[in-house]
Amino acid sequence: MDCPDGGGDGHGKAADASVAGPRDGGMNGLSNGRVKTQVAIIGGGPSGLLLGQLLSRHGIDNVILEQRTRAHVLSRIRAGVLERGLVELLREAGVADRLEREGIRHDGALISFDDEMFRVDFTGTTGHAVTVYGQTEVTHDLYAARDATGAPVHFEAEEVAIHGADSDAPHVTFRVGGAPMRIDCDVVAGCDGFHGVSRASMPRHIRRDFEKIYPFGWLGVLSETPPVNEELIYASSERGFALCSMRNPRLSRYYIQCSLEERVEDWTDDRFWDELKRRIPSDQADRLVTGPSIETSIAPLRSFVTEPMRWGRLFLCGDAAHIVPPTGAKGLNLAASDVHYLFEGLREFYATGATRGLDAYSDRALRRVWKAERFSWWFTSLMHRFPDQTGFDRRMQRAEIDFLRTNAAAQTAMAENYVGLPY
Ligand code: FAS
Ligand code: PHB
Repeated sequence: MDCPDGGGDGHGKAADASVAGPRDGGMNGLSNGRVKTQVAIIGGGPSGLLLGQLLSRHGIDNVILEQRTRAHVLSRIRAGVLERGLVELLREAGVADRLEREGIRHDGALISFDDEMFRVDFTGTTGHAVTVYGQTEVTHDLYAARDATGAPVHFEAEEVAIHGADSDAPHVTFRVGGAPMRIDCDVVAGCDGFHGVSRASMPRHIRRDFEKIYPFGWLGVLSETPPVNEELIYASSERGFALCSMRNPRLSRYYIQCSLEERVEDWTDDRFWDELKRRIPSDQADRLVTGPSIETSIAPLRSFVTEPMRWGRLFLCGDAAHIVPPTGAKGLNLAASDVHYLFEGLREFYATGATRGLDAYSDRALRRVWKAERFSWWFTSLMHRFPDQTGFDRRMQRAEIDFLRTNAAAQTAMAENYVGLPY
């Protein structure tokens, strides 16, 4: 990659391209539906927003294209646990104030097998904790920061298409309100999630996909009730997996493993609470405060990675490149390490013209992605009931959970993965 336009120290100013006006020839200048910027970011979820915020703070111009409305993006209920790396990155991005006030530090988690329960001590074994703070709140904070910078986001962007990714002058076309638009840029960041256009834009002979589909899903409920326990409970039972989580002391998040044939409309609140109580230790079930669900959803579970995470000037970030089963709480956190590596490469590129960081991006990101894929697969395989499971398989699960319960090295290994491996 040659030295970028508007390179040098990259201290351009992220103007507001969403305000139509005469082309000033500068960055983010809008004229006749054409925008010139340094980084075009496809996707206004956590990956795109966090990358955009880091870039804007370092004077690197960027434009975000989001296919949905802001309200729709902010309505999503997803991750709940932040690794230390993501917390530090949000601090670096200047969007951690509310997180510092409202995030809940968790020094460990509970694991149960039928009626037995034990604690894995994160801080005692690794020196690090995790923070419970919903992805929804992270996204809120990132949008508030985006507003403050004035950097543009085009919502309800349609027909987004990437052109010239394998050239030195890529561009992105899209429509907003039916009007054709074009962004000329140095780099395209594909932050558009699993169903986005970015990964699909990579030629099949360039890309190799790795996938594992699990034969079950998670039925999730959000309820305005106090959490059953101060810490998360990962429960394995004869009836299947359950997870007791939370968003704050008044908002609980619960999941139960369910078959892929299940439909949300078949689950009344009472049915959900009864099933959850049958999967967690009886002393926890006795103290469970139930109440009306304010959100109920079913998510399928899959492991997925595409290699490489780069094609020319297109760089994939987050769910656009990989998916993990949510058991290990890694999805959002992996998006963060991708953003960190890509931002570091872009910062070097715009400051010096060097491409070492960008050239190393895919290999560097994938090394951490695969370790998180392994942990998420391991924890999912350990804690869930599989339809074709034999009695021997169930004994293996029980033996491994018992080993985890009684062995400090096993608990340290789990804790190191859960709090987040180093970037
Ligand atoms: P996202 O999918 O969040 O964002 C991509 C954005 O791109 C979206 O806003 C989308 O509208 C937009 N987009 C898509 N196509 C586009 C196009 N062509 N043009 C423009 N924009 C486009 N992770 C956990 O750690 N714990 C959990 O409990 C957990 N639960 C989850 C439950 C569900 C139902 C899902 C789907 C995911 C869950 N995840 C969980 C993983 C999730 O948190 C992701 O890892 C995280 O959202 C990744 O962020 P992004 O990479 O930004 O992708
Ligand atoms: C959540 O609170 O949504 C959550 C927490 C931990 C997980 C998965 C989901 O492993």
